[in-house]
Formats: sequence, structure tokens, C-alpha cells
Amino acid sequence: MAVNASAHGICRDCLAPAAGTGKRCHSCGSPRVLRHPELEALPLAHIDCDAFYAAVEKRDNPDLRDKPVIIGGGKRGVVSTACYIARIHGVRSAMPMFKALEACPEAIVVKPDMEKYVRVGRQVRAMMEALTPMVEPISIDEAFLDLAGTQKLHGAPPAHVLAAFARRIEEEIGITVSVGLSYCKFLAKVASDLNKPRGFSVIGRAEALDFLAGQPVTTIWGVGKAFAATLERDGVRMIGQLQRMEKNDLMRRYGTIGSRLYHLSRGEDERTVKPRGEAKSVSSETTFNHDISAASDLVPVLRALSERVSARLKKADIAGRTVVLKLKTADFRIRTRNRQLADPTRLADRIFHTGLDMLMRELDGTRFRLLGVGVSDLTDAAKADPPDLVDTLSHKRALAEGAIDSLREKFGREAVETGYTFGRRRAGQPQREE
Ligand code: DCP
Ligand code: MG
Repeated sequence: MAVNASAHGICRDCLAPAAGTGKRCHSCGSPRVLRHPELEALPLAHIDCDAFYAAVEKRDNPDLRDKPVIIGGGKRGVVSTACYIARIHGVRSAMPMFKALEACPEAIVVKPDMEKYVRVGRQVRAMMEALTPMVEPISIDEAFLDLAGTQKLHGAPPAHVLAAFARRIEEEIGITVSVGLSYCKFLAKVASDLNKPRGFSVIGRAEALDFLAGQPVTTIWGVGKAFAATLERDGVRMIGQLQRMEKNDLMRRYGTIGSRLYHLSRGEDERTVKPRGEAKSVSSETTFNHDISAASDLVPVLRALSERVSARLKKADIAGRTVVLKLKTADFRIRTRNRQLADPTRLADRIFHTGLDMLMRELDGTRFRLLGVGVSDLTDAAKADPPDLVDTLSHKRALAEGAIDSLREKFGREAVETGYTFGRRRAGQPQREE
């Protein structure tokens, strides 16, 4: 971000080195010159495709290119994504479609073609994995990459490799990406969002504290609207204020998230990039406001957590063979229970029912402060959830779950809730995921 006379630089169009301070590239005249004093030292990137679904549709139908395009599920649905032209008119993801069309009546609405987006997402990922095995996918269109130690292989520092990558994605896939480059995950992710679309932002060590000081607390990973409101009530709105607070004070006020606030506000993030294959388990857990013992309180939470785990398995295209239940009693004793399934699963319903069976055996009036569920023995999704000859009912459930998933894809998460979670989603808000 900071421009400095001695900054290393690269032209994002022709990839020529851009020494000096000129605004334009000496080789091709492009204004897209990237300069930063730490450009050659930073290894950690976050890459996120721009208006992903809309970009794919524009690629496949050039008539759409200069028009506002909304991808969504028809008039009753919500906006999945809006292209950047539609965003100028105020259209946003998750907005009800009728509102979006009020804001931008001339928008062209395209129904989502998930299979196509998954296909394109995989192509992008394969191209990332050609740069480094250290790729951690976050969703269909974004991933963290750790390029440390790849300079010899590529004959160029990470920044150069990333600029070349962004250009290749445009040429070979026909969509655009934004890149964030930093020394840690938190700031790489923040950076990739700074000048979307076709962005490339760098946040170096030297500027991290000053940069963060001027950002709102919502920039911190894990600080949503509700928690931001709590902080606001305590008079804290900007990260700069957190930087002046003691760790003990933050932890006393906000518990474990206080420690996260302390470190992230100072640009300290020790999380490493974990390639997909390295994950040992996928789980989700929540600590209750008050200790609880009744099935009627615990079961809806288990349901919500199971759905959360399932959604993440589906997103990552993996499945798990062992369901793990975790409980922490009011006196901080941890109980874990495991059950191996005949086949790996990624279905919320299977995870929930297996977890429920284990949970019911633990209910004897003991008060619990934490409930978690997850799966381990992770495998590729290909062998998961085969049609079950014995348990035909479970096959029907699997089919129903597939139908619910496609409705959710069309209409958004909250559109379809099952009996267990209806109206109670808040109770099961996961606080920690691994
Ligand atoms: N998506 C969705 N519903 C949401 C948010 C996202 O269906 N509420 C889908 C559509 C997006 C894709 O996921 O194209 C990627 O999500 P992003 O948040 O990365 O959004 P975009 O890629 O669309 O836009 P941006 O350029 O801001 O990354
Ligand atoms: Mg995106």
C-alpha cells in the first residue's frame, strides 16, 4: 500500500519489473503497476474470484458483458451474486430479488447453474495447486495460498507468481480474481477485499498496525454484527482502540474471543495454511450461555451443529466415516464419544442421528456447558452415502437432503429449515470450528 521510492514493483499487465516511481509501466504503459517495499518478502496470499457466478455467466454469454447481471432464484428468491455493474445500483448478495429489481430494474436475472460454477471453481483450484501444494480452499471461489519457499521453483518471488496467475486466470478461464498478499492469513484476506474487482493489494509488516488502527472492528475475522454491537456499547468501534487495551482486560470482558481481538488487532495471526488433505476432522461446537441438561435444549443445538458440519463437508467435497460427539460438563470435564459408520457421510441427517444416539446415552441430569459434533476419518466424497439397501429410509432422507441443499442454493440458507432448528438457529450458532 505504501509507495516508496525504493519499492519493488511489477506491472500486472505485462509482468515486467517496475523499478522507480513512475505511474505507468515503462514497458507497456499500463497504469496497473504494483509497488511495495515488502513486495518480494511476503508469502501469504488470499485469492477470491470477483462476482464469481456472474463472471462465469458473462464469460459464457458476451451479450451480458456490459449489463447489470444478477444471479438468483427467480422473483421469489434472493440474490446469490450481483456483477459489479449491478452493485453500483446497490444490489447485494442475499438481498431479496424484488428489492434488487427495485434498485436496478434493468438488471438481467440469470438462474444459477451450480454444476457449472463447481466445475469452474475446480479449474481455478487446480491452477492454484500448480503453484504450490499449500492451498487451503475456503469456498467455491476463494483460497489461501502459502508460497513461502517456492521462489526457487518459480524463479520469481510470490508477488510475481500471483500477478502471473491472475493474468492466466483471465486468459485461460475468462473470469477475474482479486489477490491479497501479506505475512498472515488475516491480513491477506483483508487485503484481497481492498480493491475488488481485479485487485491486488499488499499489506506489509511495517504498515500492519497503522493500517489496522483505522479499520472498524468488523474487519476482524469472527466479529459479526451482533458482537460489533456489543463492542460498540462498550465504546469500541475501531481496531485502534483494541490495540490500546490489555489482553487480560479483553479476556475478562469477552472470554476467548477477547484473546483473538487482542492478537488480530495487532496483526498477530499464527494460523497456518492447511491444505485440504491435511484436515483430520471437521467439527463444530458451541458453549452455552447457561449450563443445560435437558434433551429439549440440547437436541436443536446438535441439529444446527450437524448441519454446519455437513455444509462444510459438502463445500470441501469430503466426507467422514466416524462421527464424534463432544460434551463439556458444568465442572469442565470433557466427554468424547465416537461411532464408526458403515460408509463415510457428509449428510447432516446421518451426522445428527448418529450424534443424537450417543447424546441420549449421556443425558442423566448432568449439566453441560458445551456441545460439539464432528466427523473424522476423512475421505473423498466419492464413496460417501451410497444408497443403503437395508436402511431404505435413510436413502430417502439422503435424497430429501439433496433436495433441501438445492433449495438452499437457490433461495439461501435460511429459506429451508428443518423441524429441529426452526426458529432456534441462534441457539446453535457455532463458536468454534476446526
Ligand atoms: N454466494 C451465494 N450467496 C451469498 C454469498 C455468495 O450464493 N450470500 C455465492 C455466489 C458468489 C459465490 O458464492 O458468486 C462467491 O461468494 P463471494 O462472497 O466471494 O462473492 P462474489 O464472488 O460473488 O463477489 P466478490 O467479488 O465480492 O468476491
Ligand atoms: Mg468472490
